[in-house]
Amino acid sequence: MDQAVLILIKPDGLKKSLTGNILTRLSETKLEIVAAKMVRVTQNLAEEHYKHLKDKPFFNEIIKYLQGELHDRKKVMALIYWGNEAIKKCRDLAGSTNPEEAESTSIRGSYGRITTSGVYENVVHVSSNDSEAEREIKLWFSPEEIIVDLYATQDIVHKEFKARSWA
Ligand code: IDP
Ligand code: MG
Repeated sequence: MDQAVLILIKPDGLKKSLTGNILTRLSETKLEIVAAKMVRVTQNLAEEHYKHLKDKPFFNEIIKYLQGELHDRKKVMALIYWGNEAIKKCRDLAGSTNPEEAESTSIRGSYGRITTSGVYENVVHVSSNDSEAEREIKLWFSPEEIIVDLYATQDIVHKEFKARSWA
């Protein structure tokens, strides 16, 4: 079954110059990249992304982590991979959430760590099922940033619309 999955290279991955390594590992899946961009993550976006973890004791730390406050790298790379069994293929490559438990050849097993304050710095985010992927993709991307039609869209006419263009 063809699926879409949101991948985030988190700030630790960017700080450790792992972008190339991670993309190379993900290319083993033979999936297609259908969207990619750099994002400066606001507190709102981070909180919305992790809203299902709001009650966890580590919630505040992972919000800071995703915003880059732990790594002095205030950005993440967001990508959408698309193709057969995309979620399972990408999660298998990423490895377990806890980098100490992740298989040592996985991305998280190779490059992740647990900080002294207990945050799992696990380098990548990968959506964990179809409904989570849809929610996350709609949160991180607008339809025109994705080169295929993944979900239903609607046309809205904006009467007064201010947008930035090249000067
Ligand atoms: P996932 O990223 O493997 O889907 P989630 O349960 O969705 O795992 O957790 C989101 C993120 O929160 C993880 O990637 C990790 O950075 C962090 N995290 C999850 N569980 C813990 C924990 O028990 N201690 C510290 N950080 C955690
Ligand atoms: Mg998750």
